Amino acid sequence: MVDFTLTDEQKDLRELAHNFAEKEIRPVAWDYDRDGTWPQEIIEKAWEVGLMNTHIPTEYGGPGLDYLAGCLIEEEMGWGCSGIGTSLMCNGLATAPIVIGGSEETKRKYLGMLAEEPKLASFCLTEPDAGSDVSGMRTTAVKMGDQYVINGSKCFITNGGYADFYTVYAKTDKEAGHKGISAFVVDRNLDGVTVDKKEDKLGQRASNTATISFNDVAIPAENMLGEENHGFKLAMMTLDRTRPGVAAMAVGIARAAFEFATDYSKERVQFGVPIAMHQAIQFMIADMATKIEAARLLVWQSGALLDQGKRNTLASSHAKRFSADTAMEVTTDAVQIYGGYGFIKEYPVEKLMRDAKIMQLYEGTSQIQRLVIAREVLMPRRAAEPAAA
Ligand code: COS
Repeated sequence: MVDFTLTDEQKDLRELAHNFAEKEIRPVAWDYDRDGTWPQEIIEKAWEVGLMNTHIPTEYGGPGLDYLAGCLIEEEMGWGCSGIGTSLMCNGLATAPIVIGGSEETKRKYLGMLAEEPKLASFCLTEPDAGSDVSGMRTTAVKMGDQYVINGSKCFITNGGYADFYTVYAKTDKEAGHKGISAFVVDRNLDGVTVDKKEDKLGQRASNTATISFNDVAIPAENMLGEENHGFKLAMMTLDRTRPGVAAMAVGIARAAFEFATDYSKERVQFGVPIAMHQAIQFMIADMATKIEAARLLVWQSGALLDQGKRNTLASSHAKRFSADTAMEVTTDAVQIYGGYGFIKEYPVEKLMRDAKIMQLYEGTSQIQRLVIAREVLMPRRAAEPAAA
C-alpha cells in the first residue's frame, strides 16, 4: 500500500521545525546573509529543542529519528534559510561515517560529544584537485606504530572553522585509487590541524566554508572508521544517506521562493489587474508548484527506502538532482515574477536564487547525480534490490 499521509508524530515534528524556522531563523536570515554572520545562537537553540543530530541513535544520546523525519526537518530549515540550515544539519554528514563504520568506543566518544553539547563536526572529503573525482585525493595517512600521521589539505569544508572534530578521508595506499582510501576521526585541537581560509560565497552566506590543513597530524589508529582502504565506499554510503536531506533543503528553498512569488503576484498590479491574473504568470506558478510537489515525493521516497533498510543510491541521486535543479529553476522564476524588483536586495527572492545555486554543486553536482543515475540505470549494482530497480 502506498500512503503519503504523515503520522501525527511526523506532523508534530514538522510543525516544531517550521515554528523554529519561522521564529528563530526567518527574522534574521536576510541580515545574516548580508553580513555573513555565523549563527551560533541559532545553533544552540536548535540543539536545545532537538532539531540537530537527528540521526544519532538513542544509545549514544541522540534522538534516533528516521531519515524521513530528518527530511521533514531539513525542508523546514531550507524554507527558513538554507545557509543557517546547512550549518545546523552538517553534523549529520560528518557523523554518518561514524554511525556506519565507527567502533563502539568511537561512537560513544564522538556521537556522545555532539549529543551532550551543541558542538559541531565537519566532513572532510573534497580537496582543491579532487572534487567530483574523489579517488584523486592527495591527503595521506601513514601508519606509524599505533598511530596514523595525516598530511594534506581539504577545501569547501562546511562548518570547518567551528567544528570540534573532522571525519577525514585520506590515502592509505597511494597506488590503489579508490581502493586505497581510508576514513578517520580527527580532533580539531590536535597539533598540526589548521583552519586556513573562510570562503566569501555567492549564497548560503551564513554557513561557514573553510579550508582545513593537516600537517603531520598524529591520531590514534583506533580513530580509523571501518577497515583500512574501505573509506571510498564509506563516503559513498554516507552520501546515499545525506543526499535526501540536502534535497529536502532544496525543496524548502523552492517552497519559500514559490510562496513569496505567489503572494507578490496577487499584489502587483500591471495592465490594470494583479499579475496573477495573467496566464503567463499563472503557467509559471503552475510549473513551480508541480516541480516542488514532484521533488518532495522523490525526497520522501529516498528517505523512506533508507528507513526500510534498502539501498537508495538511485533514489537519492534522483532526489538530489531533481530537487537541486528545481530550487534553481523555481527561485529563478520567482525573481522573474518579481520583475526588476526581484533583482534588488530589498526584496527577498534574490537571496533564495543565490542560495539555490549551491544545491546543484555540493554533496555531488547535478552532473555527478546524473552520472550515478545513468550507471544505476544501465548497470545496476544490485538489480534485485528495489532501491536500484
Ligand atoms: N554505495 C556503496 N558502494 C558504492 C557506492 C554506493 N553508493 N557507489 C560506488 N560504490 C562502490 C562501487 O561498487 C565500486 O566498488 P568496487 O571497487 O568493489 O567495484 C567502488 O565504490 C567504486 O565505484 P565507482 O567505480 O562508481 O567510482 P568512481 O570513482 O567512478 O566514482 C562517483 C563514483 C563519481 C559517483 C563518486 O566519486 C562521487 O559520488 N563523486 C562525487 C563526490 C561528492 O559528492 N563530493 C561532494 C563533496 S562531499 S560534501
